[in-house]
Amino acid sequence: MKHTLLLATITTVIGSAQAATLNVYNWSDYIAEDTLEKFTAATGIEVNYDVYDSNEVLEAKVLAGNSGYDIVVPTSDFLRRQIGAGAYQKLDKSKLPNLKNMDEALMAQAERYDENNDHSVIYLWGTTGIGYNVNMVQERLGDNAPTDSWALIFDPANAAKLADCGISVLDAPTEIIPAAMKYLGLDPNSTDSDDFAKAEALLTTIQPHIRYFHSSQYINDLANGDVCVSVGWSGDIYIARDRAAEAENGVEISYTIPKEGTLQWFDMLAIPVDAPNPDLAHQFIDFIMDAQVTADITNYVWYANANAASMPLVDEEITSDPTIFPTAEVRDNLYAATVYNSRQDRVITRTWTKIKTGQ
Ligand code: SPD
Repeated sequence: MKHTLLLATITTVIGSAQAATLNVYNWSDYIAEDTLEKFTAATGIEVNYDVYDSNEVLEAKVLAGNSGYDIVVPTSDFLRRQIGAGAYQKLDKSKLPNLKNMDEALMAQAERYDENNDHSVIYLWGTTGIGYNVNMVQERLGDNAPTDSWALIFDPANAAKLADCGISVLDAPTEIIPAAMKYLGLDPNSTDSDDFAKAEALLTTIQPHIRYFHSSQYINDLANGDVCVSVGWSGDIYIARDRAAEAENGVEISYTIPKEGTLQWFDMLAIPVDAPNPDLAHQFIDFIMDAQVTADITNYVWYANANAASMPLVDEEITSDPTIFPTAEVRDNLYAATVYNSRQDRVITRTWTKIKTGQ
């Protein structure tokens, strides 16, 4: 009897030790240095933390099932498609008291992809734009370099002049093809095959001038002066700027939202339907929605958040920067991501392979 009790106690202890590990799969360079430590200190829950740099990689894992992750962070257009495939569980909002901190207008925007925000909460948001090395671009294109325009790289004459110092482009077809459409004056949300063909033709023309397509390598490369222009994500460019400043290497980096308009995206915290520890996942989401926790993340990664209560705690240098928190005028020029169906997705994948390989 005593033995049975002891065994039961040991099993419970082991069981709870196992249950107290949360598995998180997030974008690289996308959390403050001490967020996980603070979460563990506050809750006793240990965290396994893995990273990715592409929605396509995350999607393959989530749709295959049994990913082992309790928290993932898809961008809202990918989330929409994955919700349709039954990949996420509904949030138990009674376990998320910090939802009261969220900005209602931004959460309403995110509802476009997740009705009633049933499965997700905004983690961070941003824009896709142009990061550039101020001196290297000025040396090649002069004082009137169109750094505020997609023309900086989509005009083949400019791309050719910048090729030697290095252009990198996100390996993100659902963002770059619409950006090319926008530059051409087409609807970036178009799914018309003629428009895909026009974007493909433009991107194929500049492809020989592009050093690489990758979605995370550019942070260090920009910071070190190994590339001079990166089509990248807002906060990542600021991280590159910080790294250059820390290295005191004389590299000056700037970020612009192209005047023609660009994508505004939302990265969403969500719990896979087969998450091993949904209760811990809810505790993590609520922890992230704490005003100070979210402010610390934004202050570290320079991405905008959607937590209204955190705003007074975010550095003014960030809240007042219109390339991070765009003005109403700039916001009017941003577009939302298209949710492509599987047929359109296949066209995009084929088109992208042709562009990248230059065929
Ligand atoms: N280094 C973090 C990058 C996060 C970018 N998420 C972007 C999704 C855009 N669709």
